[in-house]
Amino acid sequence: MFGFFSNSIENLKKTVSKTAQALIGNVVDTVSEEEEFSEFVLDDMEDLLISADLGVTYAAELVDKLRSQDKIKPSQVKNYLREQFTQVLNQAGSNKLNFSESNLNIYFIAGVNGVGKTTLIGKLAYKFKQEGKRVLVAAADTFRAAAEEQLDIWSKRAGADIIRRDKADPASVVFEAIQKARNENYDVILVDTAGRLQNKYNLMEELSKIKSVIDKNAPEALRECILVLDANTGQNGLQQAKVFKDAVALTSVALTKLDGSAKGAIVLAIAKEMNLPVKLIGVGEKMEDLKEFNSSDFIEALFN
Ligand SMILES: Nc1nc2c(ncn2[C@@H]2O[C@H](COP(=O)(O)OP(=O)(O)O)[C@@H](O)[C@H]2O)c(=O)[nH]1
Ligand SMILES: [Mg+2]
Repeated sequence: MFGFFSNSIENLKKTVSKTAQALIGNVVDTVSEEEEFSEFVLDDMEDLLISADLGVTYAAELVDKLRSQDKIKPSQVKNYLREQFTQVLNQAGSNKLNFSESNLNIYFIAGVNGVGKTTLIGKLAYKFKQEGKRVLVAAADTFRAAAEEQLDIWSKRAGADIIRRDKADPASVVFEAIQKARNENYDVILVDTAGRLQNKYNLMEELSKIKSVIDKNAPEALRECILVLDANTGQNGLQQAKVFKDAVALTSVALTKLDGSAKGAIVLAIAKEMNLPVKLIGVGEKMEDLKEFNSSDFIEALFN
């Protein structure tokens, strides 16, 4: 079903080239000519990993493993990182976006303002429409009129239908979408949500209310709860993930704006710290600029 995605490694290499330089290139340049992993070299390596946005704890763990051994030499540091990163991505679970041919599929899209939720919904709507699915978009970001308007434009562009009720209670919009999807045999509901983190408590209440409307009214549906993170926010994204994970049971992450970002290492940090798989990546502002994330391709693009 993923014929829509063109997973060209060459394109992915371009997309992650800055991340590869920050995360691997700089470490290899600094470390690989050394005779041994002295404290001095290990400190440098740790600093580089942290500045590549891998996170303080994870960077320290990677360096500690080298400190307490003598099999791996500095010249093998690239291989070492490759093994470690592969393992972490594999542990975080499957990268395949769940989809059921025989059921309703509900994708709940959450994340703070500006990360790219509405754009992601437009891209997903388009992808599913291309695959011949019946797609309904639920405008549950009812707080700002402009947000609904933007979603409306994306839906029309993608050829999907939309439920929008200006200023209505977001959970009631989702309830209505589920009824409509049932009655009219839709395959997919995409739920757009608000992201005003200034009012964290209210937002999390609102999201968990929407989530329980979905769980209660469509228990048979395949339900994915996707957190959208902007690749450029680096470690900040990890903090966001923790807040959202506490409020709603996230199943995966979509990482947007990976195009041109040097902070793509957040993929590894999320897998390591949150045990959440990245399933989708945004690589531009256009409707086609969505890719299915694939761990081994990502590793390949980073390391070769
Ligand atoms: N370069 C790039 N820009 C993106 C991507 N996804 C979204 N954007 C841009 O990010 C901005 C915010 O997107 P929007 O969908 O409105 O975010 P929302 O507030 O989370 O709904 C818009 O200008 C989008 O065009 C992406 O993958 N790459
Ligand atoms: Mg939006």
